[in-house]
Amino acid sequence: MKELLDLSQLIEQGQSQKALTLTQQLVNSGLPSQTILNDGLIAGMAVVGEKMRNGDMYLPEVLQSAGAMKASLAILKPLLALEGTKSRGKILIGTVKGDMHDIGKNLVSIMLQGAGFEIVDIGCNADPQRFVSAIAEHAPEIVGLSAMLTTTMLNMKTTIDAIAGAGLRSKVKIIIGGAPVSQKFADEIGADGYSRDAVLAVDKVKQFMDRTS
Ligand code: B12
Repeated sequence: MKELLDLSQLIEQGQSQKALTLTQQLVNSGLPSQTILNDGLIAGMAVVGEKMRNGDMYLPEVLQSAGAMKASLAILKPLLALEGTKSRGKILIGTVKGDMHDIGKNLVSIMLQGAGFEIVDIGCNADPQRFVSAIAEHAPEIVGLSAMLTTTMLNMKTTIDAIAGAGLRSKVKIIIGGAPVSQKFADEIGADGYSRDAVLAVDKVKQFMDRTS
């Protein structure tokens, strides 16, 4: 359907307003929101992911696409819930204590949402206890920790230790990300995985879910 292809291209180009208008038009025309999500928004974001991976698209453009996707997704979200769309899994994500950087975390969240996962975002500067109580409340399958400072990356370990201390460690897989962290660091602090960007984060989370299902 031409309009769905148009929508995916508007997402790719980061044209929020036009994408929003077209999404609303498609909803009004009676097209199932799941089709609009899959063949419009996710299709567009998949191209963005591919281009980002190949170095054909850079951060400012990626953020624009992410913004366009987020805006259109807001229209579809309540409809998807009504249609009983099954989420691929629940992911709780936050930036650890002392750290106010949230752009990367937000991008990871949007990409995961775009791939069909339900996101519980507890924001930035989230202390270990906040993670623990949010895990107890929302029962996610996966927890994502973000840190951008060499000082705050140490709080990832404190957070994992607190999750373990609360007896919740075996209930979740933990994935970490952020500029100063690495696979080696993830291994050292007892995380289950690491991903260097939002595209690879989606791949990693899908692998986790395949293993747990
Ligand atoms: C924007 C920015 C800020 C903004 C943040 C705004 C916001 N709302 O996020 C502001 C101005 C607030 C800020 C403040 C500070 N900043 Co600052 N900031 C940056 C900057 C320029 C860009 C970060 C960014 O958004 N990148 C874009 C995103 C998309 O990339 P990303 O965050 O890396 O995320 C990707 C991956 O890391 C990964 N990822 C991220 N999180 C997660 C989570 C999971 C689960 C997974 C799987 C993957 C994943 O996927 C993301 C998408 O692909 C960086 C420099 C840089 N180039 O990184 C410095 C930088 C991170 N900041 C730095 C510093 C020092 C500070 C301050 C201490 C400055 C000061 N003296 O006040 C304060 C600290 C405030 C605090 N307590 O947090 C240093 C850190 C140095 C260090 N090694 O510790 C950097 C590296 C700049 C530098 N070269 O000195 N900063």
